[in-house]
Amino acid sequence: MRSIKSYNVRCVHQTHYPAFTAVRPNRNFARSHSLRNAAPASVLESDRSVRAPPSKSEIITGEASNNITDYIYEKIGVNLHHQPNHPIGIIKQAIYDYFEASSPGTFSKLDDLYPVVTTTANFDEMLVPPDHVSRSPNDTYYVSSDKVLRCHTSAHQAETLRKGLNAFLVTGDVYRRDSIDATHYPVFHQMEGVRVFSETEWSASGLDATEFAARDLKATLEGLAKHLFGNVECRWLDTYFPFTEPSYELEIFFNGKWLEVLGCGVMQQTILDKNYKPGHRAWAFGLGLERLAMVLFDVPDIRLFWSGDERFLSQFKAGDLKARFKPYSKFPPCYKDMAFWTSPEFSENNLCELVRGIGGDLVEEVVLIDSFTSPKNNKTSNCYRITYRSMNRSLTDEEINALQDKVRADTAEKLKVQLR
Ligand code: FA5
Ligand code: MG
Repeated sequence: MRSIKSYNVRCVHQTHYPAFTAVRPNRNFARSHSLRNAAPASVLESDRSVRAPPSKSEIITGEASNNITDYIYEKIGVNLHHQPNHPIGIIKQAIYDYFEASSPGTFSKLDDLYPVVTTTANFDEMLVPPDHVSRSPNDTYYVSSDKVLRCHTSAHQAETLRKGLNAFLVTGDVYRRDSIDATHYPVFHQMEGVRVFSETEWSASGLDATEFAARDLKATLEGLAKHLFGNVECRWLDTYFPFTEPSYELEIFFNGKWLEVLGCGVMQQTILDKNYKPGHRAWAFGLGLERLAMVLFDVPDIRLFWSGDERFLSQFKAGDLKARFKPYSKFPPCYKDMAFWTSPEFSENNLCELVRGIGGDLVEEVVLIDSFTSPKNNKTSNCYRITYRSMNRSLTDEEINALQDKVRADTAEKLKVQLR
């Protein structure tokens, strides 16, 4: 496979597991409505959709398919990417600046599209197969059977192409039931980028259309990595998305591990033909703003972005890409293990959702530490370790024990497992 190296971003190329095939779950505690932005403003005039956050009854509908918790509802409308001095707002602006400098006036910017979208936009128009795991209510938040909280900004690709835009950046909050750890959160922010090329562009290069688009894509994203991070160690992995071919992921070496920061590829031609016009080729990417901000600002835990703590927020300022987060405190973690025989109702995402609903952002990590299946009755026993830790205070034993007791009771009752 091709390996494109440019600037001083060091990239190796290797094959990897599929992405967007196994979307991972997530969750945490409730957030005050005071954090919400009253009137989001779009950058693109025609898309100015100044719209108040949805009311609770629009989101928690009581329909059978609805699986949205209060905790998630409270996050809608917070829009961290609209806050210019917040790391998520700063990184968004830094990416805008890069695209403006490298292709002046080319990319339209949309950042206030409504997060409730149809399953058609979120899945069908992106060619996500009917049986794809990301459609499962285990992975996606359903408002009703045909509406979801978007699980990626790709939900806006087709409609934006239909508006006739040939180069755009769409930023927004996205929602996923996912696992719980320092780099996964049930609500996060993505930026989608799309660029459409016409035949004159690739024929002048002497490359075929796909090769031309793939090279331009990788050069563009490597340039972005260099703009944001300077000399950072990164690598390209081949992967799979239903909506691109070929497809890649970019990982950056951060805190001793490879961290996936974006997915991208050459747009499936059907999407372009149906929603734009024939005779073109395009690339697309979707990047995780929290992940990039973690690397750039040295933020060790994704929960910090939501903390609202002045000791966190005061360390960042619009336009300052040099800030490095200085931890203001380190409080001890508290570990609680819970073992049980699983049930049909059990899934890791369901467990994480339940734990997040009870412990909120005090939950740092939920990890499977032991699993075995008894040869006698074919039953599976799992042991999960839950790490509790506050970002801003010490926790008492009583407090943690009370949370853990509730977690145990609810896990037994709602997920119908047998505690051991
Ligand atoms: C997607 O969401 C694709 N829509 C991206 C894409 C767009 C590919 C256009 C091709 C063309 P994926 O599920 O891998 O892909 O998520 C993209 C990025 O979102 C990840 O690389 C990561 O940076 C971020 N991300 C995913 N899950 C979480 C999470 N739970 N918390 C924080 N960031 C996350
Ligand atoms: Mg991925």
